[in-house]
Amino acid sequence: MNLRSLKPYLDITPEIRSAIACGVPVVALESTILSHGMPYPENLEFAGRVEEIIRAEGAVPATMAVIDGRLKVGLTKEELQRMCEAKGVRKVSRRDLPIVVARKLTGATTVATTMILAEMAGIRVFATGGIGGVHRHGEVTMDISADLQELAHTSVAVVCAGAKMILDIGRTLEYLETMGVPVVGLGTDDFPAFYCRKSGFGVDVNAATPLEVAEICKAKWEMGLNGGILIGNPVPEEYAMDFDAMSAVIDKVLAQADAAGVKGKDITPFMLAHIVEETGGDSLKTNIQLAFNNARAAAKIAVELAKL
Ligand code: PSU
Ligand code: MN
Repeated sequence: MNLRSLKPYLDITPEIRSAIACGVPVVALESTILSHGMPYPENLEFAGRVEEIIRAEGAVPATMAVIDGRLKVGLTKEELQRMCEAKGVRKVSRRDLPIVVARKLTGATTVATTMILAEMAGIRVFATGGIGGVHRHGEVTMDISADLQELAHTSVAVVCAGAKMILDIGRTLEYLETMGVPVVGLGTDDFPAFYCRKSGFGVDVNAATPLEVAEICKAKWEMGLNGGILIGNPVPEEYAMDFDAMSAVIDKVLAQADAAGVKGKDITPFMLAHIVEETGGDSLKTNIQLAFNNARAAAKIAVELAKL
């Protein structure tokens, strides 16, 4: 696919278009974290701040969404507002993309869809909060996020704070191994567990610096090994939550989701909202801080990659 044939679908802001053309580092951002992952108006403040953090590192932010059927790479203030208010905003993963485009609907991009738009636009680095994965009992329900397949095929480096314990982290990592996705720890041997710095599961390599991450990305893609790279960046110590306490909260909220009959793509947003409630807002603070931390790391990786 080239940009010309995507023209009927894709809108890239002039700033991002010229950054990509001139080799200025660009960092992709998703919008489901805004519309379905955080309450309003905290999400709007977060969205502005995260873009500032990326700019402070010398990179250009590119928040993705689908607006009235157009694929958007970079959003205006009004469009960001619309994503954050989330009225009539769908959660759009790979399978939903042709439907919202054909019907000219509005939706927020998940990790999977943000990777798709990033690759279309020529953006290599993406910062998020947590990825989707194999859900607990996924071996029975087959509820496995499309994010994992996207990591298998789409050549974007995704910086995350690991995966939430609402998922089966062990099986999520097994799946990524099968799909050939390198899992890199940024200064850690342990794959992080979103609110907590450690999951008890190892990464494939501990990269000490953003430069080392960029070198792994370069080697993978220059050899023609298509597909993503997952970077686990632990939440800063001062914002990390206690593993045992969070495990108990998550077990409780999973039981609530079960009792309410919540299924499929609604599980993650339900869990996130109820975890915020159960922790008296502490989990939201941690969520915001870990996403800032990922934006900073992603921008540094994008800067190094641009130099290599
Ligand atoms: N994890 C979070 N916050 C989020 C999500 C995951 O901590 O907002 C969102 C991301 O957009 C991710 C999506 O791509 O949920 C995964 O949803 P599903 O499991 O339905 O694929
Ligand atoms: Mn699912």
